[in-house]
Amino acid sequence: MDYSKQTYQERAEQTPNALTKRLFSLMAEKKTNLCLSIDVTTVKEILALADKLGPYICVLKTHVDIIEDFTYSFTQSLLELAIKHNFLIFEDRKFADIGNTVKSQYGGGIYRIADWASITNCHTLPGPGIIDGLRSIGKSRGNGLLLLAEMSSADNLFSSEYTHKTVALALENRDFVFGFISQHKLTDKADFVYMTPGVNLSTNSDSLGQTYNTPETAVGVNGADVIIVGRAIYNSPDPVSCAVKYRNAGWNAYSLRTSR
Ligand code: 5IU
Repeated sequence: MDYSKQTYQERAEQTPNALTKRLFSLMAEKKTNLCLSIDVTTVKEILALADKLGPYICVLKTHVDIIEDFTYSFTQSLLELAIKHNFLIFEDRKFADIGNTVKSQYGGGIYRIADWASITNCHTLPGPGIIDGLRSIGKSRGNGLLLLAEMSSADNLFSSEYTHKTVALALENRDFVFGFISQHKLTDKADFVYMTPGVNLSTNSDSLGQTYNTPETAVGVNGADVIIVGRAIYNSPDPVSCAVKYRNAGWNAYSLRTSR
């Protein structure tokens, strides 16, 4: 079965995973496969953008450790907006330590990520213990994990062998791992969610190694389910119309892909 030809609604109906079901359902309902990467550094800016752009996105991706004036109550305000606009929160934490350490990083500290981000991600470099550690905190809360299988940055060290072994880890941990951060769809074997960063309509790169594809390439050619867009939207003079533009581009690419 080639899942990339199925609609989000069909995939929502078929998956046994509650988080995947919720994500695909809200994508189908809101007609958006856009994840906003909200890499701005004050609570005020984040909440204002999340409220304005919430109607056009399926996922809001945070980097909580770049916020200058973080307080835990910020996360509760963000959760209220997630309910108001029906999007999921993804903390792009990229955990990379041993299981015992990531447990504390995910569940504790000042951020308590597991309490407000239903999605987070990790590197697989440390081996399966990192997934076990994160699962022990996140699964009972209904959270899910994305594995980093490929990156968008130029000359990164992800080999195809590393990517394949990451897919194997995902297949062995399907109760908690529901997808990948990747540049391509990686398997037809299971109904994973593929989220792709490095998406931009007007440039191919930045000055620090980021590389970009268009939504058409990411979704239509490479099989992404969700496009992750940051600076192109939040640095635009008109973030709302820019988000609508990316939402439409991502949705058109998906509609073409599923109608072929
Ligand atoms: N991000 C990437 N590439 C990756 C991974 C994560 O760009 O391979 I994994 C993050 C970094 C940033 C966002 O938070 O996605 C992309 O932001 P821009 O659209 O502003 O480049």
